[in-house]
Amino acid sequence: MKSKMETLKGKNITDASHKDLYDVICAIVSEEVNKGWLKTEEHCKQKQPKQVYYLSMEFLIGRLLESNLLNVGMWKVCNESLRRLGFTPTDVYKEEHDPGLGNGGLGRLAACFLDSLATLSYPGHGFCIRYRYGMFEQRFINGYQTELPDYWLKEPYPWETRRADEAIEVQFGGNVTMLKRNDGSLEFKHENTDKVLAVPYDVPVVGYNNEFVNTLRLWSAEQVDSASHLHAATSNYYQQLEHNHSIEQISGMLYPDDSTDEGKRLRIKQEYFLVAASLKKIINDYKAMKQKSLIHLHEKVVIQINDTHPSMAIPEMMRILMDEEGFGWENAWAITTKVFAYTNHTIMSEALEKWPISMIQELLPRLYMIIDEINERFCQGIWFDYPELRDSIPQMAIIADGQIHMAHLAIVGSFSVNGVAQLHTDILKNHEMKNFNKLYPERFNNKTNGITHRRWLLMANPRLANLISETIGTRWVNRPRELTHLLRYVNDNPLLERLGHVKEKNKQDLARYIHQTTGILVDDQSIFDVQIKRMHEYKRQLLNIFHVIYLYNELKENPQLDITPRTFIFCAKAAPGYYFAKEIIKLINTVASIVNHDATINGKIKVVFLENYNVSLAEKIVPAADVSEQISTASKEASGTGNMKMMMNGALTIGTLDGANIEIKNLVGDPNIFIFGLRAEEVNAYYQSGQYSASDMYHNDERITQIMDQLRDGIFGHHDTEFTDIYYHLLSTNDPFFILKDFESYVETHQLIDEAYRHQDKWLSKSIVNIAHSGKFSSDRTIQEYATGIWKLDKQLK
Ligand code: 26Y
Repeated sequence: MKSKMETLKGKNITDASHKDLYDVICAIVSEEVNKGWLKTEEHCKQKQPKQVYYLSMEFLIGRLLESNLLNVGMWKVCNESLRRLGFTPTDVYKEEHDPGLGNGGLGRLAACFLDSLATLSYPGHGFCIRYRYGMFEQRFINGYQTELPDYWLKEPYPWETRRADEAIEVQFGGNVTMLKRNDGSLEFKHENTDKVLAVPYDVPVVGYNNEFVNTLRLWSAEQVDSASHLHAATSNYYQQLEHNHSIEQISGMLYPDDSTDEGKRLRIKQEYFLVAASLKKIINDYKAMKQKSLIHLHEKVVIQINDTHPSMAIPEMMRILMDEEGFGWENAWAITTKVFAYTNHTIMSEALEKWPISMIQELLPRLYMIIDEINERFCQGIWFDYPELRDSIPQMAIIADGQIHMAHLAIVGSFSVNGVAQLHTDILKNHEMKNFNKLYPERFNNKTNGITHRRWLLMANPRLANLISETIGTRWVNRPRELTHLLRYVNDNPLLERLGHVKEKNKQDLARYIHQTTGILVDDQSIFDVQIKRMHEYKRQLLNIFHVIYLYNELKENPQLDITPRTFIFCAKAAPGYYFAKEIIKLINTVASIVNHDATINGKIKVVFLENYNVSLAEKIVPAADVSEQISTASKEASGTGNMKMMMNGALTIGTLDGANIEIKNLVGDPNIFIFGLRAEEVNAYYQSGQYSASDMYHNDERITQIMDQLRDGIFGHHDTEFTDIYYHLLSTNDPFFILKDFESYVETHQLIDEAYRHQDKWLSKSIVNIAHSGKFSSDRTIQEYATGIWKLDKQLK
């Protein structure tokens, strides 16, 4: 490090700043990483194994220096050297700007998957967009969310390599003319298009301790060449691609919205840009292998599309095969449907992508023709071959009501359709996509999500990781299922005591961070009750804050009330245009400022809403959580992955029977999890029958009446009407997420938690059971299932 500092920076290490150290360590690690990168590439060139290409509009990779250090085996040495030199390692690591190339769960999942792929020595690539502005930075001003741009590339990003020589041209708009060839076949000429250059930036994805390095390729949109620059200067072209989007805007910013499809036109361009550039690269690579014909593409290539966002890859593949490679429809379709696999992440209809026909026709005229043909053939196929489904054609069509239903396109064009937790897959098969399941039962399958235990346990919680290794050895690091060996220690008092000590230390660290960043002093002996995820009505942060208000009301009534002190910790970004979500943020902040400043409750409860949730902040909070809030309306949360992260770090879950919570419960057993609320079938039955009345709930439960009236009349007696909207919204929409309905069982279940936490030995043994079973939720397991069940990949042995 010392000599690198001298040669690279011309500085003595004693004079180095944190940034100097960061740069130098990156350079040292990169040398190591690059060796593996080259080796892996050479290996794949020679062996030509089948590869998976993971197409995703989001990759929330988090900071890379620490995880790369860990994976190349230099982490401990580096930490020690830094300490010896008098530096705090975390001060150096936090010099890295956390790349926010994703919204939430879907983007983080993609990042965990790449980590596991490389670690299991499966050859694969991620493809995404190099957004110049990632997820917005969230600040609270007067309790309201404000959004600041996240210009993460201000400093050069040390992990990317620009590969201008591999740039690819992508075309938009223009017009298509049909010509008849001499042999009678049709030729489609696509002319007068707007051209954009997709320039790749490659980021290495480093496997753990195996010298296997895959690639995450990020596409950046640029001018085609200097010639069109000239043209640009005269025609204003480079400011106006068309419809006021400049070329640079295509990779300008991530859509900060994980539920609705606003700003459609630019989003379509982004999706097509990713898809067109990636497919070209995939086909180029295949051809470089000197394969026989593209007919055999599926033997070397499988493309996983992460939700419908990259599903235009299906018609784009058809376009390439027919217009550029000369295949007829039947053969092109046969190739295409053997290559694509689709993962669904939501059943919420507002998050299912649908594009207006006119928009696709105008932006991607040739693709529209192909989608239209896919739709025609699909509908005709049902009509003739599945007469029993004829009545369902309007619901199943790819094009209907003037819109293109991307989920339908994705199902029809893929050989595999998977959900992300068992319940979610069951709902897809039996409800949401029932008819498709009748048509293609062999396509539907479940792949329960996972998280990389290397980042989320080994790296984020070294105290716990060390304790585990001292107890059961280190084999769990490569075989996370072996965490179950901890089950032998559920009644081992010395271990429980040490576990308690680890949690205590982690909580002290977080308490210090909270104090430094917010000025709030929290009791590090209190229960750390954590809800960290996107702000959404279905995730029910409102139910959580209702419980807080209830406790506060109780404490005001009786300051001597014997409750276990609690710190409620929230993190959540709301989509900038999601009014109600933003109201809930303001409410939580308002409750926090009242509760935290009220001396009469003796600091028994505190509420902390930390700004700007991102991967790095999660790494600080997760190790310190006692209670993990997973309280979505049953049936709405496809899987959840925060639930897995906190369980792995010894938190106990309070949750509904939703998403992967069910699988957590099945593993740890009822005594080790706190389940409450309506079940998915009950929720559905209420939707069907219309028998639920929010107004009855409001009138019949005094606690709810009090809280709702406080919202209506100005919270806690102050005369402001800030939250009347919440009051009216809940009643006028009849509380579609059953917040009022589940309130009672939620409060009761929290009372059980309060009681259970008093018996630390028992609590800690529940905690051990959770950690012990968390190995199933390693993304290594998930990736193994994808690799054998869907992708049919071979592990590359050294
Ligand atoms: C269409 C566009 C606006 C859009 C953009 C992002 C729609 C959805 C999203 C993101 C969805 C998402 O993050 N879903 C989450 O995926 C996780 C990984 O599978 C699940 O654990 C989680 O339950 C689900 O909400």
